Amino acid sequence: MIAVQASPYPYFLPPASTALVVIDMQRDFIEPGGFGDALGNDVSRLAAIIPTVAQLLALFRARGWPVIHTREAHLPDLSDCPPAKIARGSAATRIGQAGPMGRLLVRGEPGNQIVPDLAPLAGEMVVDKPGKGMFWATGLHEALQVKGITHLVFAGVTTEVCVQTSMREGNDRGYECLLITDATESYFAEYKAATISMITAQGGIVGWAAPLAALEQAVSS
Ligand code: C5J
Repeated sequence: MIAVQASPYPYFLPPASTALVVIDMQRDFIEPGGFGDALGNDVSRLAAIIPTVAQLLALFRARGWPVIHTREAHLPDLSDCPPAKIARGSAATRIGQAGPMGRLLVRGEPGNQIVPDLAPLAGEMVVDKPGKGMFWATGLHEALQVKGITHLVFAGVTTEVCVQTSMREGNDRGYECLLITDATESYFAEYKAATISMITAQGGIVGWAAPLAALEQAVSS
């Protein structure tokens, strides 16, 4: 076990049964012209964490620990996208409609790809999820059980939406979840802070949180 100094108390990471999950670091959320931009958000806040996520990926890859990437992605016919999700909000361009990077949040489109600096390597699992949470309608829980994964380390965007939803889903399925605080971001600074507080409150009701430096220090000592 590797003891990571975390909030609300140390997180014990078993190397043989821990996976890194990088949530939705896709162009749709991070680059101008994508879904996040269409909703009126400042996407530069999210782009700023790319180097830290790359460093976290390097840590896992160097040790041969499993890495999972997710993308929020719908089938081209949108049969896996509830009409309510398409209708929500006041964006001029909606899910499934064409933007500068192709159809928003649709599988296979340029905007749906993970940003080049964080591109998945051969052998890394890439999960296309129709919901905010990574377990809904993906079969991921079964795949993780086959691999004997019990602990999940989280990074990605956005902290309070897809990251938090996935952590909560993971927590409910019995995974011990750690959020790397400088490898996640929100369009809203206050929502990121509130999410970290919510996750770690009440003795870690959803899980743990720690900066990347704490994980790096723990694995190197
Ligand atoms: C959102 C996400 N914010 N990946 N998706 O719609 O958090």
